[in-house]
Amino acid sequence: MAKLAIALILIAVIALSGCAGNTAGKSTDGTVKIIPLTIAHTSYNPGKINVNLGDYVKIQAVAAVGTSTHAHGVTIDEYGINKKVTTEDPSSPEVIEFLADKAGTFKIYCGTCKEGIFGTDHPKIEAELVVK
Ligand SMILES: [Cu+2]
Repeated sequence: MAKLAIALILIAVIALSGCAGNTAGKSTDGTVKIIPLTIAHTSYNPGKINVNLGDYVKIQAVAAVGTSTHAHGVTIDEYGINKKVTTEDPSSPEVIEFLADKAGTFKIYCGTCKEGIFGTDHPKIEAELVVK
């Protein structure tokens, strides 16, 4: 049992160091922040994304299982982001990357849901990006 615990801890340490070492696409001295995001029919999860000014942000977005036809997306006007997310596969998410070079609280919404099967009847979904 102790051996299993040690093995699990080792795996966790390796996984964590792997993430921390992933600095591809880094364009400033800031940290690369990887944010997994799931877009469900009525909400984003997480509903709030907190990053620091100067971070290089990589949102790894997927549509919730069964919603690939909804044309869910991630739109952040102030950062010029408007990306459709139709993959449901967390191992190959839609990656949305940007340098968080503007401080403030920004609305994340779906600018593409109207293109999906629900059209303009798709529920309005919103999340928040906080850069400070
Ligand atoms: Cu939907």
